[in-house]
Amino acid sequence: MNRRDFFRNTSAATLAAALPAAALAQTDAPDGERVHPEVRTPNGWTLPYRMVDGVKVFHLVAEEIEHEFAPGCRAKCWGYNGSTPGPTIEVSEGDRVRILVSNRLPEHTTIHWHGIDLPSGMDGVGGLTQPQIAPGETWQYEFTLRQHGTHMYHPHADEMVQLAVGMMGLFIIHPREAEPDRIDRDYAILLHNWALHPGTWRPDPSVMTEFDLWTFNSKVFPAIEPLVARTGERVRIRVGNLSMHEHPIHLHGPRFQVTGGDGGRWPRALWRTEVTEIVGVGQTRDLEFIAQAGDWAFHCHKSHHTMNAMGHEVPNTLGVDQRGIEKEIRRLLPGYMAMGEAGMAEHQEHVDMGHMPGPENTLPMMMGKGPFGNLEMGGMFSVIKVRDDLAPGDYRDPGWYRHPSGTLAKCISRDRDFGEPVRRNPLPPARGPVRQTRPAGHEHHGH
Ligand SMILES: [Cu+2]
Repeated sequence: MNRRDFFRNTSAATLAAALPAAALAQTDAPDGERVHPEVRTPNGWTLPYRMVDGVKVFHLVAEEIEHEFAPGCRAKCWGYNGSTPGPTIEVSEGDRVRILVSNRLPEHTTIHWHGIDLPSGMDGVGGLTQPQIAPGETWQYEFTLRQHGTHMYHPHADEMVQLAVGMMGLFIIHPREAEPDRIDRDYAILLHNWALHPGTWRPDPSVMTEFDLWTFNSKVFPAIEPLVARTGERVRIRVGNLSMHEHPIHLHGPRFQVTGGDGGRWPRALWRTEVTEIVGVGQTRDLEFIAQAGDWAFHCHKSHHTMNAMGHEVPNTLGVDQRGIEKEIRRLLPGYMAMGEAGMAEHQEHVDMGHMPGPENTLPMMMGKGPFGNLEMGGMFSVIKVRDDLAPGDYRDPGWYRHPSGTLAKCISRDRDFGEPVRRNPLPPARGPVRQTRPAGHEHHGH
C-alpha cells in the first residue's frame, strides 16, 4: 500500500492521533511523492489536516495567547491555535478544503481568505457575507481551490483591533503540477508591526504609524530563526504583509527574482531581477534565488524597521558636546546618561554593560551578536546561512560562516591620515588627536 492509499484508507481520526504533523502534509503526485517541498514558516508551524471523504478539514481556533517577541519581551496577543501568526495552511490547487473556525475570543470575529477565489458567501466579511461569529461559536467554511499562490487569512471583524493584536496567517496553495524550476527550500514570512509600548503587556490597537516592534512571523531579531540552505539550491522566500506600512525587503549577496505573489506564479517573462522588493500592505511577493555560500543579511530596508522599541520625539544630539549637560540633568534624573554625540552604535554596548536598564518587558533598541561583534539590529532582520555541506532538508542553524582565506575584509591601518585618498575638499586643519567617543548622547532612546 503506498502512502496515498494509506491516507485514503485510514480513518482521519486515527491518522490525526497517530501521526506527527509532518506526516499529515499533502502528497499530491500519483505516486505519493511530493512534487513541492514543504513550506517552512520560520518560528511558525503548519496546520495539520484530516482527510474526510476527499475534503481536507482544518480547524482554526481564534483565541488569546501569551506571545514572546524575543526573550525579555512578552505580550497578551490574539492569534490562532496558540500562536501568532496562526499556523500556515498549506494546500494544493484543486483541493477542496473545509475550515472550521471556533471563536474563543471575548468578542465576535470572522476569517477572510485573503486573495482566494471562492463563492462570495465564503469570503468571511462580517456583516456583508455572513453574520459575525459570536464568542463560543464554531463556523464552517468550505470551498475548492481554483488557483495557486501565496495568500493570507485574517479577521474581517473589528479588523483594526484584531489585526493589531496578531490575528493573521499564511495560506499557501501549490500548483497542481511540479514547477519547471524545482524549489529546494520554500520559506514563508508574514510581516507585521506592533505598538507594544515600553513597560506594557498588550499591543495598542489605536496606533497608526509609530510602532514599537517590527516582526517577521511575529518575532524580532535576534529571535528570528536563520533561513538556511545548501549552496546551489533554489530558495523561495514568500513574504506577505499585513502590517500598516510598506516594507522594502532586501537580500544581501545573490540577486533574487520576483516570481509571483497573490496572483500565483508569474509567467517567466514577468520575472524581475532585484535586490530589494517592496511588499505593500495586503500584498504578497515570492522571491527566488540560487543560494551562494555565506552569511547574508535579509531585512527590511527602512532603517527604523530593524530597531526595537525606541522613541521618535527625542532631540537630535548627533555632534552635540554634552559633557556639561549630562551633569546638570543628573541632578533631576539620577543615572541619566547622555548619548548619541558620535552616533547611536554605543547603545548596544551600554545595554550589554548593564548601564541602561530599560523599562520592564522592553527589548533594547539594538540587539544580536555575530562572530565579529554586535550586529546593532533588531526588528525585521534575519540571516540567510548558506553552506556547501548542508544535507538536503537540514534546517538546523549551522553556526557562523567560515570564510575561505583571502575573502574577508580586513583592517590595514590605524592612522586616520593613512594614504592619499582623492577628496573634493581639502583636508580640514589638524585638530590634534581624535577625541575618544564617550558615553554620550541622550537618555535611553525613547523611554
Ligand atoms: Cu519595513
